Amino acid sequence: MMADVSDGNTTGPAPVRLHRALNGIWRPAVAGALAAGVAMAAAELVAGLIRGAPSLITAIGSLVISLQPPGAKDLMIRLFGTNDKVALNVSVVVIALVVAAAAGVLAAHRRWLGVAVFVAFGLLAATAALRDPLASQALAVGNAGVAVAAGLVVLLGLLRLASPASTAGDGPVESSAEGDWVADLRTPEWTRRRFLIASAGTLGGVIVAGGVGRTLLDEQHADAIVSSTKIPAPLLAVPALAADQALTAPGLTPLVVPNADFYKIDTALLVPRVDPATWKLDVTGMVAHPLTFTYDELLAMPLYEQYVTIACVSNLVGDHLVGNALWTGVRLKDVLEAAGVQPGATQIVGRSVDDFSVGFPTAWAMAPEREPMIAVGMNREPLPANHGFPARLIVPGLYGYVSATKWLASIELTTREAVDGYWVPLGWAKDGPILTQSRIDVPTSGATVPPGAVEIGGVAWAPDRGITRVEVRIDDGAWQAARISRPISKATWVQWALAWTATTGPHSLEARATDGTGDVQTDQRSDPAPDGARGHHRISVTVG
Ligand SMILES: Nc1nc2c(c(=O)[nH]1)N[C@H]1C(S)=C(S)[C@@H](COP(=O)(O)O)O[C@H]1N2
Ligand SMILES: [Mo]
Repeated sequence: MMADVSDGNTTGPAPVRLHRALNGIWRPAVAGALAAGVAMAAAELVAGLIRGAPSLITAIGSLVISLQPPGAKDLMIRLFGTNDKVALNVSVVVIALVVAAAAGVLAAHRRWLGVAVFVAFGLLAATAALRDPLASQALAVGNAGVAVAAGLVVLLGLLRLASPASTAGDGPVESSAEGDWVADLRTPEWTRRRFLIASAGTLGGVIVAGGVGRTLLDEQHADAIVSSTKIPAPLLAVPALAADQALTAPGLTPLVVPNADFYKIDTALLVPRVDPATWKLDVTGMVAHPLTFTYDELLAMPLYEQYVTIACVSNLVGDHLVGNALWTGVRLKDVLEAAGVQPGATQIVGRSVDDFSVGFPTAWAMAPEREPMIAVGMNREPLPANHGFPARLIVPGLYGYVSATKWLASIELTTREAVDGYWVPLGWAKDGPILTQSRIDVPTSGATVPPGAVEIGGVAWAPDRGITRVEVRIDDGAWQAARISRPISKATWVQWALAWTATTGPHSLEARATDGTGDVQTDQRSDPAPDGARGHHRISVTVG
């Protein structure tokens, strides 16, 4: 085969023959490998963009798994640790690149041989993809076709540039293809450069298309895991909301915020994708019986559901880092009782799969008036990936940064002194009870509204003391009591509304709430750091 690359032209001194041989090998090899790269990247991109179009790399990987002899999987795991899925994908790509490089070298002499290798790979990929139960058959075959077509265009294009004959029409170089080894040695710089530029450009395209395709596929995959997950019904389902529990003024924030609109705050650069099949929750530390739950074991516990309003400590007065949802999950008290909390364990630390942590007093969690939970469902759907799938903590009354660990991995019982949660050393308060707040949603700040009847409205929260009263004043006049929705519980916010007969001109609107202990929301402004923003929400509107 090596003899073949010199194309029968074995004349000339040894270094020249070597140079020519290398030229005859590395360029076609690069062309072949890049063509395979393009084929795979194109197919990944199609799979990422079109739901039901399978990833060919993953499909071939699954085929390999299903064909591999017993014992091979153990070897994989030993070689690559727990990253065997990534390793499998990487192996498929590397093997494809090596085979394609060889195909490129073959194709430099017998175009049809290279074409045949690519078509054979395409047939293999199509066969593998057709086995994917989630893939559409037409898209499986179609995507293999796209891959082969894209690969062949690049293979043939780069091979043309790779061969000295590519400069066809260029007299002196043409003669080099005829076997003039001296001319061949002088293969003009620009021919080589043209090949290099085309190769580099192709490589860039492969990286971008492949990267985008993989990212999109990853997202699809996470969505698929969550949506194929079913959480059992709670033992005690909360009743549907009564008519007086929600107000319906236009523009008012809904009492229960849909998952897709719910605020999202975390330190994760990429949302952790947790596989519920391998996920575990450890209950450790100062307990009589350390426990470990699989996802199924957690779901087999008696499930409970409740509405809880959660809020972010960094929320500015009037801002939107707060939301109310119906959470389904296991009572934290049940889990702690099963583990047997040791006396002196004054703190509960919740850690996530990505090493975020919170800490809150055990006494807060155990108090009879509240029901902290390990939530698995949000608004009767499995927790969305963004909000902590497969499980998170929800602790009524505490800001998220000290309580609401998403992608929960462990619960440790310890002392209050022993551990600080993630944000505490960064300057945020160790204790994070949610402050009483109210927000004006309509009219919006800076809006112009017509004179006459205007409905002012918003939300107010003081979990888990509850809200008993919301008042509004216009232009620093007397405080007027707003109507409030009948509270679902002390752990949730309320909606409020007030009818106003607006007169032409500029006006200021201001709201304040009173919590279940009778405390009136302070008008003394404070920054969010270290323990939450204080002050009244006050907006300006123009009537006219
Ligand atoms: N793993 C993890 N959990 C986390 C956080 C985080 O950064 N990482 N942020 C917390 C903060 S500061 C808040 S306010 C809430 C927000 O929850 P949400 O994104 O579901 O609204 O999650 C909490 N849980
Ligand atoms: Mo937060």
